[in-house]
Amino acid sequence: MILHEIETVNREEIEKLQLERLRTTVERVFNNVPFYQEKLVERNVTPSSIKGLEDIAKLPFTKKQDLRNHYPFGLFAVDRKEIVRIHGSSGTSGKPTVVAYTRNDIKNWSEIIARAIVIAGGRPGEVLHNAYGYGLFTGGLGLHYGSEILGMCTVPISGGNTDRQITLIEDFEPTVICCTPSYVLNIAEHMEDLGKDPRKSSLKYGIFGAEPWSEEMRKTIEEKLAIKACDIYGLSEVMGPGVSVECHQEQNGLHVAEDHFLVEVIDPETLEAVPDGEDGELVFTSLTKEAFPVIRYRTGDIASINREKCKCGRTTLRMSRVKGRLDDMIIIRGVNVFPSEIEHFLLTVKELAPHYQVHLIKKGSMDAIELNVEITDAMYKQISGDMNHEKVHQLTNMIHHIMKNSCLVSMDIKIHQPKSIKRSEGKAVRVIDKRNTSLKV
Ligand code: DLL
Repeated sequence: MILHEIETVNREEIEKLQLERLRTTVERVFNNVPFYQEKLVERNVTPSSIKGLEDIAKLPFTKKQDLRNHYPFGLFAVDRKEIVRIHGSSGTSGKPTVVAYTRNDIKNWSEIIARAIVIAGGRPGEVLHNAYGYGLFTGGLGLHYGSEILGMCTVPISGGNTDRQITLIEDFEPTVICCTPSYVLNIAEHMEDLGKDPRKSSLKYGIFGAEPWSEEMRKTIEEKLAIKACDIYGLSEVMGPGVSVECHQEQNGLHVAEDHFLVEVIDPETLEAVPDGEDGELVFTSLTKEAFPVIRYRTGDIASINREKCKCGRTTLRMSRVKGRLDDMIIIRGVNVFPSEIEHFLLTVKELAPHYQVHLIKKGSMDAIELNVEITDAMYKQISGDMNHEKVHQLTNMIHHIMKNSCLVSMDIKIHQPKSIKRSEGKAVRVIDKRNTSLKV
């Protein structure tokens, strides 16, 4: 196993390094970013106020809205001439949030990704099939540069054109595939449609992220493709992919690249830290970024952290898989549900294909969930294509029951024939709000 030395140092050493780098970062934003300078002055905080890591609590939070307010370049900490790359968030509405990198930022990011690929099972000399989208989205180019400096032969296929993806997987024999978890299922399904067995490909490891996915989804992917599927997390505002990644040995929490990012978990209401092991909102402070340092960036992502040493030998702090984003959380009659929780239970039903969509609807004046699912080809054959078959009714009742018991919400279940739910080529759209109202559930 290749271990980077920073991954196995003791907690004291890593925290010492983090403190040094935190001070430098605070100094950098204090001197170069008027937005932060103003906020720090308001709080009577100077770079020298940072004496220990706990002093991070003195620093202001940063939110996505702050990036929007300073669109496009207002939060950058270096001269425009030093910026060698721009990326943007995959923002769903309006203008993207823009982030920037110096040459040194790209070097660090590439090294972080190279480490992440190793952690997830990739090795120099092998082929990596990169089906994350190339462009403003950080997935494609982020993985690409890391894979190259690791010494992997990198196939920059990007997302989409699924038939060609399959041809190249066959011809180039990659051992690693990188894309969203929903897209790899789409690829596997296409392979089956072409009469090819996805389990027989050269692939051994998958590095999947950019969207929430569940443990059951992991099992489904691993089973369908005979690979190990690891979770990779990140966001453009903090850097892009690689902020954390699961080790292929344990697949039990994502190792945070702690020499570059300081993580906190807070209660989104009180903004106080929550104890290790408890779910809260992830907050990141970048420790080495030059062009676009972020202080206490509120991600809106819900997860917990664990500081115990991993059985793989790494001492870096691990975060749990992300349950979902605060703004994707569905609240129905006081009960909170994340789409990934629905997914987790849905995928235990063997008659269903691993594709689904949650529609938020109105039933009278009440908000409700319509859960759209799809039966497998095998089940479709069994009922001879008759979607009114008694077995479909039984299945509807069964899923209703499972959801009611596990997610505590009574949902309308809509069962569709195979291939009716739109397949993803990047980030899957799991929730569609069909309530036609500005009211937030
Ligand atoms: O999605 C970066 C990325 C690319 C991560 C490739 C992993 C692989 P953004 O487009 O800025 O960046 O979206 C960031 O996506 O705040 C999370 O809500 C979600 N997200 C990213 N990774 C995961 C994951 C990229 N592994 C937003 N699990 C984040 C759950 C994820 N959600």
